[in-house]
Amino acid sequence: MEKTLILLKPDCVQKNLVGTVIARFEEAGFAIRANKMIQLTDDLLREHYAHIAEFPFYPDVESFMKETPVVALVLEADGIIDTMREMLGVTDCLEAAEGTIRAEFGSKEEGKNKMCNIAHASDGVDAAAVEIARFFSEDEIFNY
Ligand code: FUP
Repeated sequence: MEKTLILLKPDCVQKNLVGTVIARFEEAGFAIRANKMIQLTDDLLREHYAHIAEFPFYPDVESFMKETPVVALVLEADGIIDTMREMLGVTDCLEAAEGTIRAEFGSKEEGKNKMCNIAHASDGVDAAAVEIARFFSEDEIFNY
C-alpha cells in the first residue's frame, strides 16, 4: 500500500469544493488516514515549495497559499501516487485532461491557471514520506 499527501488549496476551500473533492477520493476507494485544516506559514511554504522558491512566480504562490487555511490529508491505496496525479491532471488547469479534478474545478483565468489548481499531491514515494512527516505527526495518522 502507498500513501500520498494531499493539500486542498485555498481556491478549493473558497469555492466550497472540499467535500466534493474528498468525495471523489472516497469514490476512488482511497482510505483517509489523516485529515486536518491548517494555516500555512511562509516557513512551511518555503520548505514545501523549495523546488520553485527561486522562480519569479513564487511570491504569488506564497500569498495564494496563505489566503485561507488548507485541508491536509493523508490518503492510502495501492499505487495511489500515480492514480492521484492522473485524477488531478497536470499543473496547468487549461491543459489538464477532460474529467480530471483540475480541468473541472481549477482556474481557467490567465495568470491563475497554473496556481489555482485545487490540490497538491505528492509526486513520488520519497516525496510523499517527507511531505507526510512535514504536515502530520505519527499520532495523527490512523492506520486502522
Ligand atoms: P504540481 O506538482 O502539479 O503541484 O506542480 P509543481 O510542483 O510543478 O508546482 C508547484 C506550484 O507552483 C503549483 F502549485 C503551481 C505553481 N506554479 C505556478 O504558479 N506557475 C508555474 O508556472 C508553475 C507552477
